[in-house]
Amino acid sequence: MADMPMRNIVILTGAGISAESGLATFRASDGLWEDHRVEDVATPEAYARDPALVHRFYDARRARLHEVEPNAAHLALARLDAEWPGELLIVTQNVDDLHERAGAKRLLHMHGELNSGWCLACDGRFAWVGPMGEEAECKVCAAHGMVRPDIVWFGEMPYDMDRIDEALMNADLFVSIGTSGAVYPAAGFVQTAKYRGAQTLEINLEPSQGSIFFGERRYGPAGLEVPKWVDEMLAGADAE
Ligand code: BJW
Repeated sequence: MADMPMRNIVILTGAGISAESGLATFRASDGLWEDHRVEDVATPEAYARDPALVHRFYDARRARLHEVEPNAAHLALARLDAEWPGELLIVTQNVDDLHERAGAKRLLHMHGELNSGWCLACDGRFAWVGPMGEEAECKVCAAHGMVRPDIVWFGEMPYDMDRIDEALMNADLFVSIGTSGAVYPAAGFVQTAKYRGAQTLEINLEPSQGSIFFGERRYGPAGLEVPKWVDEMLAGADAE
């Protein structure tokens, strides 16, 4: 991997990095929730049509966070974050909190967070613990029934796109971990980074939809492959 000096790393993570912690991915055979595809519950239209159903989906997933722990892949990325001497940004599509619980600091949640609420009355965003349901009270303006999960649904703009674009423009290495490459704009990051001259690496259980765009591909469970890759990166950094 390291045949040129690398300072700036952008790491994109998806549901596959949390699979070994016990969280279901979206597009595997166990990815259906109460027989609904994520595309049927993660849209503003689905929320307008049946808010109770969408709240049930997110309340169940928020509750599940208390039953799971970061795995070896989250811990390895947190170690890389702490020890890597150059720029580094972990961009996660995941709405779980396993990266931060592992200790990662240079982290963005581009699709929002389960532990956050968004008030449609005052536009406030705030930490949320426990079930939200339809009648939740806004912690900023106290309006009732206007709080939705602070999650980026299909058709909505992901968070922090300017910061992500800037990091991709300056990246020497782009690494994609545990994502199917089915959802844009994240699925296009590899091409942006490559166009700017970055090396590219995919770590996944199997080739993703965008695997052909990656210069290097490593296939296996993230809990094994990510710690191995992080060890190599940090050994290379020490040697420089
Ligand atoms: C392991 C493993 C192990 C398993 N170890 N690996 C037509 C063409 C192109 C684009 C569009 C289009 N029509 C509409 C669009 C845009 C749309 C889109 O991409 N749709 C596609 C379905 C085609 N995108 C949007 O609407 C986005 N917004 C947008 O585009 O705004 C406009 C814009 C314009 C210009 C610039 C920027 C923006 C918003 C997307 C919001 C996605 N939201 C969701 C749900 C909300 C969050 C939640 O509830 O959790 O986010 S969808 C769902 O998919 C979730 C995920 O973050 C996202 C990606 O899934 P991910 O993480 O890749 O999971 P899986 O299950 O798909 O894959 C897991 C992988 O792990 C697999 O490959 C396994 O093999 C692997 N794996 N175990 C390693 N142990």
